[in-house]
Amino acid sequence: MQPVMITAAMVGAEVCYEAGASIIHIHVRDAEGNATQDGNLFREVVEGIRARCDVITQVSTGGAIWMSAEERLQSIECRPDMATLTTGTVNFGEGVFMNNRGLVETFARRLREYGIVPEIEIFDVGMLDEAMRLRAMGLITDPVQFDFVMGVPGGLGADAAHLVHMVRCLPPGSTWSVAGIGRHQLTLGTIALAMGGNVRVGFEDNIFYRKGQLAKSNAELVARIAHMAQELDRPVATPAQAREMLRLDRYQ
Ligand code: KMH
Ligand code: ZN
Repeated sequence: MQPVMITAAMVGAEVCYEAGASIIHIHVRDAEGNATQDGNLFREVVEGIRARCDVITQVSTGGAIWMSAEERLQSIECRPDMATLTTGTVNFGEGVFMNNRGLVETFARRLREYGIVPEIEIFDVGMLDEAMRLRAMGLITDPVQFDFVMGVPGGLGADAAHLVHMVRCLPPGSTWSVAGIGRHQLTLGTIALAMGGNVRVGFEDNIFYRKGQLAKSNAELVARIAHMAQELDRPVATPAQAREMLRLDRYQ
């Protein structure tokens, strides 16, 4: 059975590594607790993680919905292993997560130029077609890593049928994970495990362990999905195995 890569979308890093995460998806906050794309803070976090463990560092270029494109791109200046790339615009609750074609191409070019492997964030099915266009243009290279973010109000519904359809559309050799929002995190994560995919968990997407019970930590959510994986005979990938599966050495 293919090892499962577990991504932790969280705040800290080390405890999730010990619980089985091989990728850390990173957002940062300023001293007041506000979301920011401050490049210095990202550098501090990425360097801090690297000093402690070999987990894959993946910074967000999505930032928050009110941020400008240039502001969002500051996160890649610290040269992380990976960065996210959302390939289209989507309603995001009452707001709009704006990613027009010009922005998406600029982001993809910049990541390519820096030798940073993207994870394509799919918040709606049309974003998959747009990713294929970028691939055809040579702006993203195989093997492509996709993350299906399912259950954002206004975006792609948390429906297993959508997932099956999207996985069937992927180019051969692609890797993929599922980030289920809220109560969908556990169910979609388990479906992804059974389908041979990978899973993202953490407070960015869900803060509950079960209905009415807050999770104690990100590590608790990572440990639960790692346990589910083992029950389904999916070994949990080490960061070294995940680096190989994602071909993170492709630009060296
Ligand atoms: N905060 C969302 C608007 C990413 O990290 O690239 C976008 C997001 C995706 O979280
Ligand atoms: Zn994110």
